[in-house]
Amino acid sequence: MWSRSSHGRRIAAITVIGTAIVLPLVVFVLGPNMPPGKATDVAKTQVDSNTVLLVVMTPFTVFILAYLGYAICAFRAPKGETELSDGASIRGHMPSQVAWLVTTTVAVLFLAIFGTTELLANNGAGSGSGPNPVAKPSGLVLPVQVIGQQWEFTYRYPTYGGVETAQLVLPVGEQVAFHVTSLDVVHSFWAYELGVKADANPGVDNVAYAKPNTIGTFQIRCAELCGLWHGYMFDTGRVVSPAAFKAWIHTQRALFSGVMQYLPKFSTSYAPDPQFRAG
Ligand SMILES: [Cu+2]
Repeated sequence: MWSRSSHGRRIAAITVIGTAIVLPLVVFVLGPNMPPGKATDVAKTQVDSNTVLLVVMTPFTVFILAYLGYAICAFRAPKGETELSDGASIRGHMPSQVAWLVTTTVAVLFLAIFGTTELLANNGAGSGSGPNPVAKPSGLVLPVQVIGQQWEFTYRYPTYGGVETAQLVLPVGEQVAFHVTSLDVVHSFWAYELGVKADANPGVDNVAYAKPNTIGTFQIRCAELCGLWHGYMFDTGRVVSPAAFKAWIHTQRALFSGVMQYLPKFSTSYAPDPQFRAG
């Protein structure tokens, strides 16, 4: 019969060897393929953050599985034993108690500090940061207003005459400031591949930043149950070249020039109108 300490050493050895095998797979194979991809600066940092979280989780997960597997193999009832009985009762084990408390405390404190600095270092990391974000990008920013309403999102471009469009098109390589608001109930603007998710609250200008670095499409979903047709509140956005964006926005301004007079003046938020279209 092995002693308690030799059981402990064996489980520790399996954990160390298992972690040494799994960790490179997590860092080099699983991590880079984590959601939401690398289509924007903030999406990329989310992939990196997800990888760090996985790396921290890996030794703990391996330990729990090693312990489970070891217990199943080593603590079986001896062959031929017909009457089940408990093992010897154990009271206290200072080294394992201290080790567990120290490692879990260090891991939790690290994650708290890491999470906070990641949010500050990446202009809010694609999240809605309220009307006055603590962390802002420097340099030129293209403001795009996202207006949630039952049951679609529309978009206004204040630097292009405040034109309102039904599609979201963005130029590649430009820092975008999404100003997310709502005309009616609470929605949530979620542009998955951009790594952007921000609540759309009526009367609130909720700002989120992202810089698209890849030409392509991205999915848009409402991520807040907002009424009967919430499930249909999705769309596909496009990231295009700066020249294609200029051409597109020019076309939109020409297309909607006739209705611009009926739109309210561009504002950070709009008062709902119970009779007509809100605004
Ligand atoms: Cu919605």
